[in-house]
Amino acid sequence: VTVDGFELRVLHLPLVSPFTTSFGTETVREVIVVRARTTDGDGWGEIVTQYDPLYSSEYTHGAWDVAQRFLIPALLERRTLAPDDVAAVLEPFKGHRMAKAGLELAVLDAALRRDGIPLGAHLGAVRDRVPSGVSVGIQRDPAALVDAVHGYLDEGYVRIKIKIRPGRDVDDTAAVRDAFGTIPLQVDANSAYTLQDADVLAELDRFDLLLIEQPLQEDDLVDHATLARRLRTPVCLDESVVSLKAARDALALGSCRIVNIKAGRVGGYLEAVRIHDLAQDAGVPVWCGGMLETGIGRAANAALAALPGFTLPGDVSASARFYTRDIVTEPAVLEDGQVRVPTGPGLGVEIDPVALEDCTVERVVVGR
Ligand code: OSB
Ligand code: MG
Repeated sequence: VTVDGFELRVLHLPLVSPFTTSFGTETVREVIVVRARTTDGDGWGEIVTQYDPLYSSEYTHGAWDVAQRFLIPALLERRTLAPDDVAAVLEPFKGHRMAKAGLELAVLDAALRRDGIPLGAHLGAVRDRVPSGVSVGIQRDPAALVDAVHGYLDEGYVRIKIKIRPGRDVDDTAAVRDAFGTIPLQVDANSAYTLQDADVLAELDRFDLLLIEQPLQEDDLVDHATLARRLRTPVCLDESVVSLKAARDALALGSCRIVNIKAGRVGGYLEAVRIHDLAQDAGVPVWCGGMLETGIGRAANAALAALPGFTLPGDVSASARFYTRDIVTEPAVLEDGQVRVPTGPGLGVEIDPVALEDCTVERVVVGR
């Protein structure tokens, strides 16, 4: 496509309820929406950074700055580029993978809309719906957690993930197991532990969890391998898998047996597919993670999660799990525990211009 410019918007979307992880509590989702303006029409993307750099080093206003100052000028310099070129043009700039992913998605969407190809078909989707899991934040106490999980099970979610942190791990997990029996259940620590906590983490083995996600730090590939040998529960990595290379290293070291794939974290949907392919060749199950996406990222995640190697339910939940009002006209809904993969060209969803405008708090155009 030939790109004339990019419009960036910072959005504030109120959450239906506070979302608490080991690293903090969020009540309003701050996120960046990208619109690529091309000679063949617009394409949309989403930069999934959060307000503060607590999940990873990226954060919204860092992405806002690097995109305008370095990434977009490099893309506009080329002006005519294929979606496959975006990562290569941005490669000299270190890190900032969520920012790169959002720009790449906007270019990809513009190109696919022009060609009439759905994103799922382009990425290699083999399903028209994907099973929907839900990520449940840390609640006031284990009883409140049981209530929250009960609500999601009633809605039909097929897999529950609970957030844990030191002091809110064994008892929370036990409460959910006791209340609901053998439901598909997993936990996510968001790097809140160290190898010294191995004994506590080993206590989780008795709950027959699908996996434990990212117990240690992002750069702890060797410690994760050590921990993985001590646990019966499979270790799954999220934060640590920042690229195809990191995925290859993690598998070679035995740091994990399962991989959470998030396009933002790895620099784009195209890199996400490469990690899927690697894992599939290695016989390693993957699942699609989430970053509280708007309808843009949620549509793209459903497409990605429909690839054949995504054999575990992802954090691909309905829009209503987080938002009362989305910025697309047909937000993702739960149907029999599944979310539909959009079938229209590109992302297959249309932006609701009024909703978009209403939640925009900053807007800038780079180029024209
Ligand atoms: O670790 O998977 C995570 C949300 C924000 C940052 C990190 C994570 C999460 C979630 C929610 O767990 C996933 C979702 O449903 O979008
Ligand atoms: Mg995670």
